[in-house]
Amino acid sequence: MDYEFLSQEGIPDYIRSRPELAGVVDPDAIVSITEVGDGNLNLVFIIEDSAGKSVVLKQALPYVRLVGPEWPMTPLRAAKEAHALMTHSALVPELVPVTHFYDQDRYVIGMENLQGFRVWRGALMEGLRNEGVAADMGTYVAHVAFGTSVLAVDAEHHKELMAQSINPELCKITEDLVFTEPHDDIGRNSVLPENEKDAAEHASDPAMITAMGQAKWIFMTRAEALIHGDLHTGSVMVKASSGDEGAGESRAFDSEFAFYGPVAFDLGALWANYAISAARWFALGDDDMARWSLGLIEQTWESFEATFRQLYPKRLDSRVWKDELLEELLLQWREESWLFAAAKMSRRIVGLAKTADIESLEPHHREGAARGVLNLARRAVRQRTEDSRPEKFVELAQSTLLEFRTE
Ligand code: SR1
Ligand code: MG
Repeated sequence: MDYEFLSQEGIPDYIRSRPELAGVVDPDAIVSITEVGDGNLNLVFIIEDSAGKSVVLKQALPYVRLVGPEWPMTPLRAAKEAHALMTHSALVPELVPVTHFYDQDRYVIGMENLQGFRVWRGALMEGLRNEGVAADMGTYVAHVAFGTSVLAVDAEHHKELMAQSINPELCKITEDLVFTEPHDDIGRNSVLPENEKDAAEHASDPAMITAMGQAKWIFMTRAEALIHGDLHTGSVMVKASSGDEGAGESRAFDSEFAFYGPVAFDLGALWANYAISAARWFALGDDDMARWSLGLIEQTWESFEATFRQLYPKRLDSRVWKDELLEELLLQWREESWLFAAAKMSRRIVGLAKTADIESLEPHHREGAARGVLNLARRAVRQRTEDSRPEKFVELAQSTLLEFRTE
C-alpha cells in the first residue's frame, strides 16, 4: 500500500486540508508538533497552536512499528479504530476521546488531545493512585457490552455492525501472541535466563494449554459485543482532578484491535494488567501499592456488574431474555475474566510485547515478578471454576506474587 506518511514538515498543510479541524487547531500558529507514539504499531503526533488549542493525529503504518517493515500490517486497522471510537463514544462519551475525522486515503484519525491526561500505566509505575479509573473502565466495558450487543441493537443492524467490524489481521495478532505463542514459541518469545525454567514449565503445563485452547476458541467464535480488544493500562488515559492523584477522569483509547468478540476479554485484560502492576510493586517492596493495584480488580468488576444490571432492563426484547439470562451472562463473564486474565498475564511475561511495569525492574526483582505472574496464570486457570468471585482472584494473586518475589 502506497500512501504518504505524516511528517513534522507536512502536518500544517495536512491540517489545512481537513475541514473538520477548522477551529480545532490553527495551522498558521503551530508552536509544537511532537511524535509521541509509544505503542507497538502507529505514528502519533500531538500538534499545539499558540492559543493552547491542540489535536492528535494518529496514522497507521503499513507494518508493525515494534518490529519494522518486515512485519507488514494492514493500515485499514485505523478504520476499525475510528469506527470503534465513534461507536463507543456514542454510548459512553465521558469515557472515550472525541474523534474529529477519519482519513481513508492516508489512514489517519484526527482526535481530541486529552490535555492534562497521561497514560495510566505510567502513572501506576510511579505509584500514583488515581481513584475511580478502575470503576470507570468497568462502566465503559458494561456500556460497550450492552450497547453494541443484540440486547440493544436491532438484529438486522447488529449483523451489519458485525460485518463492518471484522478485523482479521489484528485478531490474528492476538490469536498468535496471546493464546498460542506462549505455548508454541516461533522465535518471538524471550525471558531472563533465570526465568527459562519457569517459561518452559508454563509452556508445557497441560492445564494451561487446555485453558488457552478454550480461551482462543471463545475469542475466535463468541461475537458478543464490539469489544475494545486491547484494554490494558496503556490503553487508558487518566487525569487527576488536582495534582497527580485522587479522583479524576479517564478515557479508553487506542481501540484498533476492536472487533465483535467476548466481553470478558476486555475485563481479563484489565485484571491482568492490575496484577502485573501489583507484581511490580511487590517486587519493589511496596506491598501497600501492590495491594492497591490488586484492589482495582474488584473495582472494575463491581462497576461493570452494577452498570450492566442497570442497563439490562432496557433490552429491546424481553420475550425470552429474562433475568435468568442476566445472571448466566454475569457468571459466565466473571469466570471467563479469570481465563483471559491468565492469557494476558502470561503473554506479557514470555511473549513479544512485554510491559514496562516488569521490564523496567532490575533483573533480580524482575526474576521473581515474572515467576509470580506466570504461576498466577497457571493457578488461575485451575481455580476459576471453584469460586470465580474477583476477591478470590485477588487473594490468589497476592499469595502467589508474594510467594515468588525475589527479596
Ligand atoms: C505486534 S503488536 C503487539 C501488541 O501490541 C498491542 O498493544 C497488542 O497488545 C498486541 O498484542
Ligand atoms: Mg495499543
